[in-house]
Amino acid sequence: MEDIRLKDLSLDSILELIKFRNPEQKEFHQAVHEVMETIVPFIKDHKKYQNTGLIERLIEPERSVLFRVPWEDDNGNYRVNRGFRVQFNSALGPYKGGLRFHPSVNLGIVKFLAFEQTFKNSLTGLPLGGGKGGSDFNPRGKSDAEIMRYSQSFMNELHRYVSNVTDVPAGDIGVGEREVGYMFGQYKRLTAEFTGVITGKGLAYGGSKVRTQSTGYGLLYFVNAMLRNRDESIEGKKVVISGSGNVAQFACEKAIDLGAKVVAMSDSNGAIYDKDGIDEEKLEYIKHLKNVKRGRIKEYAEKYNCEYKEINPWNVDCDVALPCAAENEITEKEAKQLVNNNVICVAEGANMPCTVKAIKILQESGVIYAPGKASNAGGVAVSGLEMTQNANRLSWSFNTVDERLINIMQRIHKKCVKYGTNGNQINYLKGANIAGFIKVADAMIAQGNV
Ligand code: NDP
Ligand code: 2IT
Repeated sequence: MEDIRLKDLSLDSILELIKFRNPEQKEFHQAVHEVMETIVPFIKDHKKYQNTGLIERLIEPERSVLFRVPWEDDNGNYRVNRGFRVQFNSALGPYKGGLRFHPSVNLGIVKFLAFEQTFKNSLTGLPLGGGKGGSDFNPRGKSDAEIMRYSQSFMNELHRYVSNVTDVPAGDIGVGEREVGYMFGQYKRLTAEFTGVITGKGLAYGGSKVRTQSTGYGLLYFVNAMLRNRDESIEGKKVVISGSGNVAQFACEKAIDLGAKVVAMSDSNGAIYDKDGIDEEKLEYIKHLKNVKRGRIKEYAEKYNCEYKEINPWNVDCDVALPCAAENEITEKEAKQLVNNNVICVAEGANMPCTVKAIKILQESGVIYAPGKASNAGGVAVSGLEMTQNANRLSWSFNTVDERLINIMQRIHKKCVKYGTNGNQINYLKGANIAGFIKVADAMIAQGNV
């Protein structure tokens, strides 16, 4: 058999290698494809990145941990789920990235998320490496006691691989302040240390102000920067948001705050369409419905007497579309629907919600498209600020953190413009990938073949 190695620096060879090494991890293949499609031509023009085995190292995680998570449900049954932590790249700092609890979680999903996270964290300008983790545990319908036992059991194993200076997890789908609190408590008990090992903590015990809001707010700060760059503004724009969880709720809040009209939101069962717009009071109802009652978005339609359909929210007339739920929710079909409905801007709150083909359709139709690694980086950026506050035993005010978040999102926008401008068009995907890559690649080269 031939040696397993990257034959040359073409996209085809890169994809061949990762498909050979990681068969069936289709989301990971997709993420590598999406990044490398813009990096390969850049490397061709920059010799420095050509001869170091750099790309081979960049597409292979430094470490992947898989573990059994045993737990007991409320009926006394012994149950088992799988836990994952992929520590993808530590060139820029300790591994950093969220934990996802969802039945769809597998190694390929965690790897795609950790790979994307590496470039996203680079874009924030903060000293953060890239990692991601999670479990195929389904939090839906579980009691609070079950969630606590599960989170504790998950940390019983995870604590061996994380610390405030090696790897700092946070939330993602299915993991919010409640789960972070249980995991933090268990880590503290296991290690007898009170350190910032995880971010997204409650404000009473080391959490940062604005962390809860940061991904959604940051998304809108980024959208505003993109629109302003075209002498437009978000004010008065009709906005459609998918999801109704953490990112979607605070994207909606900031959109309303900036004078936009949000007409649709969704969950994994269906979407509501409220032609009058979701106002602050209605949004409070959604927060209560989702965060406290853990109900379905359908109940909003019943309460406010509006349209509800068991489909995604994309086939409506809108100016701005913000996918804030899950990967691959916008395929070719939905991208065409959005274009036909005259969308001018699509910005990703979720990670990889648009397929490679969907992105091409949007870009070729002149839609301004922002990839998640740029537009949803506000969440991890404020996590980075939480780490700084914890390390210095400080707690900054809401305004201080919010201003830093605004600055970080504006700086990310500038980097996308710097590396993505082509004539009078800005390719935000290209800009984000190249800007994210340069910093990671330079640090890797400086640190040698490790
Ligand atoms: P939440 O668990 O708070 O909310 C997830 C929302 O998405 C829910 O409304 C959920 O519906 C919906 N959803 C989940 N899976 C699917 C699916 N397969 N199809 C349709 N809808 C689905 O998670 P977050 O808001 O934190 O995360 C949303 C996205 O944002 C993810 O892609 C995440 O990786 C990304 N992200 C999150 C950050 C954060 O700080 N939290 C930071 C950056 C990105 P239901 O209730 O029916 O399951
Ligand atoms: O996808 C993401 O950037 C997150 N889920 C947040 C990660 C973090 O460490 O705050």
